[in-house]
Formats: sequence, structure tokens, C-alpha cells
Amino acid sequence: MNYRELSKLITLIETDPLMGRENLKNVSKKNSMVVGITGSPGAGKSTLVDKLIEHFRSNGKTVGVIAVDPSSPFSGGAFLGDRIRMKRHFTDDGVFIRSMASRGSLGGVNDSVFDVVEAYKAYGFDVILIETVGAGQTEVEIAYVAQTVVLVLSPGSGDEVQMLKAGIMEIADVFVVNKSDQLGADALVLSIRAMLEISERKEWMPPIIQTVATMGKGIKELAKAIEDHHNYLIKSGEMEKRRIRSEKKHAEHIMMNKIREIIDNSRGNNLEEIMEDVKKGLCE
Ligand SMILES: Nc1nc2c(ncn2[C@@H]2O[C@H](COP(=O)(O)OP(=O)(O)OP(=O)(O)O)[C@@H](O)[C@H]2O)c(=O)[nH]1
Ligand SMILES: [Mg+2]
Repeated sequence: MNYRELSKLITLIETDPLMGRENLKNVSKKNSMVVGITGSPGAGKSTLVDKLIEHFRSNGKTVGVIAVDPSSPFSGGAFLGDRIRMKRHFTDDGVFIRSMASRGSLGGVNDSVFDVVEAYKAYGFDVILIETVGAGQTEVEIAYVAQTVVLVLSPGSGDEVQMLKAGIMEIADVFVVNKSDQLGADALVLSIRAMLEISERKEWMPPIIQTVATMGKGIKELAKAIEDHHNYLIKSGEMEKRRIRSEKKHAEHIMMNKIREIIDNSRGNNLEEIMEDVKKGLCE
């Protein structure tokens, strides 16, 4: 498969998921490292992704990026921003970047992300980075797609409370305090640490990495934290558990979409008739 074919396959996945999945069946796939980079709008996710690409490339690894464009009103310009920030990698053969809308019908992560990750694995990328905005409840879904979730926070944004509420803090495997050149970074580290101390984590204690993404500071440390977590997942057997959890979520997405489609197209005009259509439709 070359990049053009990969591009086509992704478009197929987005327009006709059934066919897309059919194309991915029985194709050998790489055991890629799948990393979710999430965090509030403007925290510096794209800048970090850009620097991580550079880091992994310099170690000879190929990198596939999925930038999930937020449909949130605060970050309307993000799409263009992402493009510009990562553009310098567009001419690199070992890097593939694809943006996709976050218009997932179930909210949060677009359903197609699951299949696009499979397409990336089939292509054989060593590392897959998925950037999503993690501002709301539904974004915790990234934890089902990625093996390692990196939560990016920045000082002064006051997002921590919001994220705590949404349960995003709990899904983070690695914390990043980006914009550490700005006032309040140390305080933010302390408050994350305090939060972690009272949480019920056992085997893996998420590290807190301070970065200045714009200057490339802390990137090596971040990459190491991601790799450490990856190794932990393998050694502890947690990787296999996460794989199964992800497959279940994927199946849930597929079935929910199918049910929704059947209901939308149902000609039934009462609950029983509609339910009958659902039952029939699911058996087809
Ligand atoms: N001072 C400072 N600015 C930074 C740092 N990292 C990123 N920025 C700036 O913060 C702004 C947002 O950066 P992005 O990388 O686009 O952030 P993002 O999280 O991807 O944003 P969205 O995709 O819109 O949610 C840009 O103007 C960056 O130059 C940092 O470490 N320090
Ligand atoms: Mg971005």
C-alpha cells in the first residue's frame, strides 16, 4: 500500500464503513504504538504532535497522525492551525497526516477513527498519534482507541476542574503541563500531583511531564514516558485487556449506528412496529 492507496482507503472508511472494513479484513497489521493526545483547546496539542513527529522520525520510526478536528465553537480555526503547524512534515515519506471531523454520531471520537487506526496499522506505521480535543464528557472515548492517553494541560486555563468533572483526568496515562514557560506551571504540576495522590491508581502512576512545545523542551522526556507506558502495558498484560476493551467499543459503535439507521428508515408508526423492524434489520 502506498500513501495514495491509504488515502483512498480512509475516504472509503469515511463514506462506506462496511466496505472499508471489508478491505481491511485479513490484511496483516503492525503492532503500532497508538497514542492519544488530548486536552483543552489551545493547550498546545498540535505543537506537541509536531515535535513528537520530529522526535520519532529522528529515531527512524514512521508516524501516522490523525487530527480530529474539533467541531467545538471555541476552536473553529484549529483545522488550519494544525495544518500549518505540521506542514513541514508533509514532504516526509515516513509521515502521514490526516484530519477528520469529530462529527461522530455518538459524540466524542468519530466512529471512523477506530477503522482509520486499523488502516494505519495495515500500512505499518510504528507510531500512530491521534489528536483530539478533550474538553467534554464524550471525549473520554479516546481511551478506547488509544493505548496510551496523554493529557495536555496548560497553566492559567482553569480547565482542570472541568476535566476532573468530565472524568478525563482518570483516563490520562501521562500528564503534560505544556507552556511551562508561563506563570502558574509549577502550581499546575502541584495540583495534578495532589489529585493523583488521592486517586486509586495502583500499578501505573502517571508521570507529569513539563514541556515548552514551541521550543521543543521536554519532548524527549515525553516520548520516553509514552514508551515507558507502552512497555508497562505489555509487561503487565494490560495491553491485551485494552485491546479487547477497544474491540468491544468498536463493535458497540458499529451496532449502535446500524440500529440508528434502521430506526431512521423504519416505516413503523408505533413502538412495536419500529422494534420489529430493528429485530428484522439486525438479522439481515
Ligand atoms: N508560550 C507557549 N506557547 C505555546 C506553547 N505550546 C504551544 N503554544 C502556542 O499555543 C497556541 C496553541 O497551540 P496549538 O498547538 O495549536 O494548540 P492545540 O491544543 O492543538 O489547539 P486546538 O487544536 O485548537 O485545540 C499556539 O499559538 C502555539 O504557538 C508553549 O509551550 N509555550
Ligand atoms: Mg490542534
